[in-house]
Amino acid sequence: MLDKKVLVAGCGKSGICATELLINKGQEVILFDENKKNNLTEAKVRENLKAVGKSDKLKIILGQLTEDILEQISVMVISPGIPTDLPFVMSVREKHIPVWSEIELAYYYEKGTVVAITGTNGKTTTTSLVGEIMKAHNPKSFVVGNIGIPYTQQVVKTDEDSVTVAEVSSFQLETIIDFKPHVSAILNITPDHLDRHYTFENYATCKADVSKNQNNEDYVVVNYDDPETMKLVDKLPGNVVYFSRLQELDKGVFVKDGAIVIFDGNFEIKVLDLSDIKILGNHNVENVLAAVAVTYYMGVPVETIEAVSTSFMGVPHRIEYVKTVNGVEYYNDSKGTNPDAAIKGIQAMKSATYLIGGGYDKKSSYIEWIDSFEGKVKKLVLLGETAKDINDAAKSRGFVDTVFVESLEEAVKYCHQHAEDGECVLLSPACASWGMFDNYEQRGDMFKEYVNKL
Ligand code: UMA
Repeated sequence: MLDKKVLVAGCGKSGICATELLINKGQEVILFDENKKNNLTEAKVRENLKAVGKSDKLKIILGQLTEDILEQISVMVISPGIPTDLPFVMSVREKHIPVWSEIELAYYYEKGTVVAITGTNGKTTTTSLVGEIMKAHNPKSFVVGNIGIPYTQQVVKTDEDSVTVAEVSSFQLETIIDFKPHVSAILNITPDHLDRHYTFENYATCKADVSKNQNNEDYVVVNYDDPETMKLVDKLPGNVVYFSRLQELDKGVFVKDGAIVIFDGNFEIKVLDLSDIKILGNHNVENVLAAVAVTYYMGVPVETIEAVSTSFMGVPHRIEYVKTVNGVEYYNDSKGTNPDAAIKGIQAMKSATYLIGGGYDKKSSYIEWIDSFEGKVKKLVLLGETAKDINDAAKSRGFVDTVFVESLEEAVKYCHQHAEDGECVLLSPACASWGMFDNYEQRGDMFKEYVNKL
């Protein structure tokens, strides 16, 4: 398949790791980046590539791709952040050159078993928990993907006994070809990334594609309580395993008498008491249910699932407690990058809250987020590209306690000056960080830095 050169598009984490993998496999690579925002130089890219940066098998193109390149390549590996309808991607497709997701490239070299978790929200928490449970059962388990560790960086470590647990986004699933997890999960689907996928249907189809190469020996774990996910069930070729927080099922993983149980249609096994879960909120009960289902069908003993799930403390940037200053609790929910995730953030707060929101414009609707405030938000502190749109949405729902700030640092200072003993400050922006920050991790780290300086 890879008989000619491989064009790798994007010089972020994915493109760098894909290039390293390919060159280490003896492949010739053309690494390309439009370089519209990052001011990359060839020297900088070679430096990022460490050992393979000096390889004579590598050519780097920054700016524009020329037609002659297309004659030299067998495949283009695309980074998740690059929209698939850009002119250069279209011209590759017109030449009938396959376009592979970075996870497809990694899968080409995969030797073990794969678990893949997708959904609009809860992916990172569920993937982390599944990763912890799998590692307790099989030390040769790796956690990769959208969580921040490119799959191409880890795949060389796989063997026939290993398990790769991948968090996969719609951006990554859009260009898979053969990628086939043994167990997959679709946690929930609510509108997100509509600037990229244009319609909700396109976005949901990308999510459903996590199961498209599965067969009757594979499993796809699905949220019974989520109507949009349930609409996809008939299109999923894997064996569907349901989980539910709200209903006792004929078969599946669900909550019964305050505990998570697995029922296979004949026998019921109690896994753990809900009161033993350390991570806050109903959405986290759903994440644990999904993780129980995934790992049970991966053959992990229930005792291991219970022990790890009940000691799991969650992931950074997701409703993460930072510090109490003058009786005010500060929480970092920088991972609240869409309204639905941010609703979970505000729901988890226990007292009057100064909420910091706004950021990159993904063309989301903010109405449901505003409605979820339910009298709990004392002030909505707005920043970024979407500040005005959010303010308009708030006004339209009768919420007028808003204030505009220029930067995250100013937002933290404003909250520090105004929040009173017993109140909370929550960074949960309902928007991506791009434009002001490189990613949500950087935004969350900056928030924590400003809070820790107070
Ligand atoms: N680029 C172009 N043209 C474009 C867009 C980007 O040339 O039109 C170039 C940029 O100049 C840049 C490079 O592509 O040099 C960036 O590639 P990228 O955006 O794919 O970023 P990576 O660093 O490779 O990170 C990606 C994921 N980023 C996105 O999906 C936007 C990371 O997910 C992921 O952790 C990483 O791969 C490892 O797998 C982040 C994310 O925001 C966390 N994901 C979205 C989400 O969770 O909502 C889907």
